[in-house]
Amino acid sequence: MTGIPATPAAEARTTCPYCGVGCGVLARVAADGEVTVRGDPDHPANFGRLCSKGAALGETTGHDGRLLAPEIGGRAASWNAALDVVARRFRETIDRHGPDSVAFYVSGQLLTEDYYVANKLMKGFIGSGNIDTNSRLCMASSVAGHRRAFGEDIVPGIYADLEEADLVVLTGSNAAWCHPVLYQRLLAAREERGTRIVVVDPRRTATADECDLHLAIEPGTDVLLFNGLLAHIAEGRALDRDFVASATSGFAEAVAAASAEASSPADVAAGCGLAEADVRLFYELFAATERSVTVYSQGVNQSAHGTDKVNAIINCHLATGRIGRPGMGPFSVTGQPNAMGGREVGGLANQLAAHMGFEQPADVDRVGRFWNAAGIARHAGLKAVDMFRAAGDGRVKALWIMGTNPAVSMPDAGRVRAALKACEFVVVSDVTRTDTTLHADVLLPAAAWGEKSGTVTNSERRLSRQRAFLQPAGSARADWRIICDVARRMGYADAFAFEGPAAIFREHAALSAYENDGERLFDIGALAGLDDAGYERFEPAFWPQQPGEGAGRLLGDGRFPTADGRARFVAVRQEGVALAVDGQRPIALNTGRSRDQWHTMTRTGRVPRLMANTPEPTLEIAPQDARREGLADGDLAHVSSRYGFVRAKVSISARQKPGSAFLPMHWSGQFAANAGAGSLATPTTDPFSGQPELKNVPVRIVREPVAWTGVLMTRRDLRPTGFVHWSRCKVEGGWVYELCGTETGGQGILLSRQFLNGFSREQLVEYTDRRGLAYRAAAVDADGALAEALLVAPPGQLPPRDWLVSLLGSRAPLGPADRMALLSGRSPSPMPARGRIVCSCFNVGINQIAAAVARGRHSVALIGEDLRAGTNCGSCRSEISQIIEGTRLAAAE
Ligand SMILES: Nc1nc2c(c(=O)[nH]1)N[C@H]1C(S)=C(S)[C@@H](COP(=O)(O)OP(=O)(O)OC[C@H]3O[C@@H](n4cnc5c(=O)[nH]c(N)nc54)[C@H](O)[C@@H]3O)O[C@H]1N2
Ligand SMILES: Nc1nc2c(c(=O)[nH]1)N[C@H]1C(S)=C(S)[C@@H](COP(=O)(O)OP(=O)(O)OC[C@H]3O[C@@H](n4cnc5c(=O)[nH]c(N)nc54)[C@H](O)[C@@H]3O)O[C@H]1N2
Ligand code: SF4
Ligand SMILES: [Mo]
Repeated sequence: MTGIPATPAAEARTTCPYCGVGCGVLARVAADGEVTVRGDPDHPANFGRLCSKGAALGETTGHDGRLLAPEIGGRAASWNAALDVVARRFRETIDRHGPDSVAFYVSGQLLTEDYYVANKLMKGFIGSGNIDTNSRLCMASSVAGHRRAFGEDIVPGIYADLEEADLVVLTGSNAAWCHPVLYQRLLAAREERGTRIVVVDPRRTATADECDLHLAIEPGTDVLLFNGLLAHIAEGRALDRDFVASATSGFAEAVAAASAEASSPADVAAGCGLAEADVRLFYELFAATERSVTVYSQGVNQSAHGTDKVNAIINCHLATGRIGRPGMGPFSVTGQPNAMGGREVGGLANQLAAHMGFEQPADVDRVGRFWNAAGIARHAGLKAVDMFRAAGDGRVKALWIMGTNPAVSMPDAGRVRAALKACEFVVVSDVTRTDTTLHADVLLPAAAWGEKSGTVTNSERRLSRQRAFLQPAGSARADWRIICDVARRMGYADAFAFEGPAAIFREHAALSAYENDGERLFDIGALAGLDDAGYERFEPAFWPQQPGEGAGRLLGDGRFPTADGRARFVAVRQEGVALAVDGQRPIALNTGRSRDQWHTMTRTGRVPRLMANTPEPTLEIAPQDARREGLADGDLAHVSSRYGFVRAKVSISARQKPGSAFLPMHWSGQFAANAGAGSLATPTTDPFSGQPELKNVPVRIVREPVAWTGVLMTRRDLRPTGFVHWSRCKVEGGWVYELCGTETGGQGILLSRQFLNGFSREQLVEYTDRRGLAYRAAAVDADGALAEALLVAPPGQLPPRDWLVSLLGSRAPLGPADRMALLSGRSPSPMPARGRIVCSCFNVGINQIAAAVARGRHSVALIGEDLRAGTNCGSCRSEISQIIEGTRLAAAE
């Protein structure tokens, strides 16, 4: 992939734009524009490591698929024209219908500086609270839980705590795939100190593969599990009576609520669907291990009672006094690269800025004075789910979406798409075309990673720089600049006169310290004086940052940022939280992440080696449930909830708890016909945080009858229409499309007319069987290299394709023997078939690993020695052990 270097030669020090671990990346642009990356050995988040996604960043910087110019109503326009229209329409709408008739929906992937000005414009100058962020779908329950317990949204711990703990409980976190570098740090520490790892997750995940105890709880029963733990602690020696007495309030009420429903491990085991012995073991381990960290993520947050789950966990840490000390604490890990930065600038509709809120009039007044914004919003705005409802029913008439793809990622996504259609004026800032940009009245091309500069804050509250090392694609511009340009045109020139991100950062830092005598722990006032050169050189640093401080851990001194300085226990109950499955929709659908994909795949979906591990959307289902529905591996499933339906291929897996199924969240209309998990998800939200339940929706799963299947290999970037199901996968040199349908007979020829058109007779070879059930065709370009191939057959009868796919990548003219062999799908010269890629760092396939096992290489380490697989980021290690296991079992049979 190529890009144009901003400044040639030197290696740029920047930060990975994917997960909240916030790894440092060194990026280099070669003279021919090729970008290569490596982990920054000096960055304190990763010390040189990168996961598969980070390691493939260089392959995402090409201009393929990028938005290069603004568009108004689908037509290319100048920046001036586009910015004028946006400013004018927002201004007119506000004048006519008031400030609450407009809204921004932004993202934890914006840089702090982008986020700060977006929030300042909406809350300070437009005067509405209507700015919310995709972090509502991600961190809102943790924020609400922290505020209930600590009085401020504080993550007390740091990454080193995972290395210094003796017990790490991962609850609702698949860190092996989602926070891979942090997880590898934990595994490395375990080698040294024998850390125990407990995983609480209904699925057997890659994370669960490595643990000492896996508690496969019934979905949604975490409160009961942790209430039981609190009751257990309250009765035993782990209770820190001094800490509870001196530093907390509400202990008795919380314990009473917990004991009422979880008085014994037997009660908990029954309610959570666990073995009593396992529950006891967990409780005893926790009670006996002072250095305990509870890491939690979306299995906790994305729940209709996520805030209660968060407080159930924090209660146990407060009862044991294990908070903010080395190797101890509750640890909510952030998902997006700048989820934490978004919390600092107050990007959620119910926050203000710099950890201030709307509850205290003094806060609103203070921020208003600092911004010199007399018209500042005085009340919270619409939270994401409500915001899109309001866009749908006409209350919100102008909506600006930045750096997020709600048409795919919001729950009840069908309704969100309808709302985008209904809304009078929709602006979208993105780097590429997405399902959301389809609805944009004005489309603004944003500068992407590598082209923009600013700061991000990772899960451990560490600020790091992202630095530009490429020229923006086309006329793309940095988000902060686009926002400031619109603000100026709306009449707020003085408040948005920033010349660059450094100036915005200084103001953000100054606000955090403004009239802050220590009551707000988020204080980076020491950085308010950074000059441009200092900002350019800025080294990763924790907040708070007051002169002489910046040590990392917080809340370890027993004082909390509440009015009385005490932490609060919160009495929470599992009771009454029912699983809503019924006879009509008997399966609880869980959704989440795959190892190598990032969200809606707008960047990772264009990297062949990241597509190779999970090339198509698959629904994982337990063997018992599959049997009941008559589903076999590779079948097409029709999955329906109250809100919509999707189709995906079936993958039967004993890792799935009976009664539940798992669908990755990643596939959008850009990559498949209809496989978006958001279409199924419920818009039910947590009452405290407004975060939607994305981990549990009742669905019905049935087999979709299919008469033929096809595979199209092409250099072209197509979106097929008219198929029951299709999905596509990026490969070197083009795309591979999986197609299927219900028509019987003759389909191949029809498809061939649709796809392999424009080739002469000399370029095309084809074969069809007499009954018209099987069809194969291939076309070569003017140089005689494979340009397109189509294979159609009844389900399960497609010929092999690996060789054809490799020809698409090689672009080499074919010799006569190769041309003869095209329709067989088999290379005339023997070609080792790698099979599905397992290790995406070194492109090692399942067949190569199986062959090594057959040679007697029976451990992950030996496989690594032979093939290098698993030796870089480590994310595929658990899959390699499964393959070893499977191959040995098969050999033994
Ligand atoms: N590869 C990859 N990594 C990513 C991302 C990505 O898109 N791809 N996205 C990033 C972002 S923004 C985020 S927020 C994080 C998310 O990181 P994680 O939260 O680790 O990822 P998820 O897969 O969403 O969900 C975690 C687990 O919660 C489990 N779960 C479901 N229901 C329950 C329940 O009731 N109780 C418990 N205890 N567990 C349950 C699921 O089975 C799942 O394994 O990942 C970040 N990292
Ligand atoms: N069913 C289900 N749904 C979920 C989840 C789940 O677990 N299950 N998880 C939820 C969570 S935790 C999250 S965080 C969300 C994520 O959901 P989204 O935020 O919708 O997903 P992304 O694909 O990351 O969208 C980011 C968009 O920003 C664009 N972009 C990239 N760089 C830039 C830039 O510099 N500037 C601008 N303006 N745009 C840029 C990308 O092309 C992309 O379109 O999904 C949520 N939805
Ligand atoms: S763990 Fe991977 S995705 Fe996350 S920041 Fe590090 S390299 Fe990026
Ligand atoms: Mo997230």
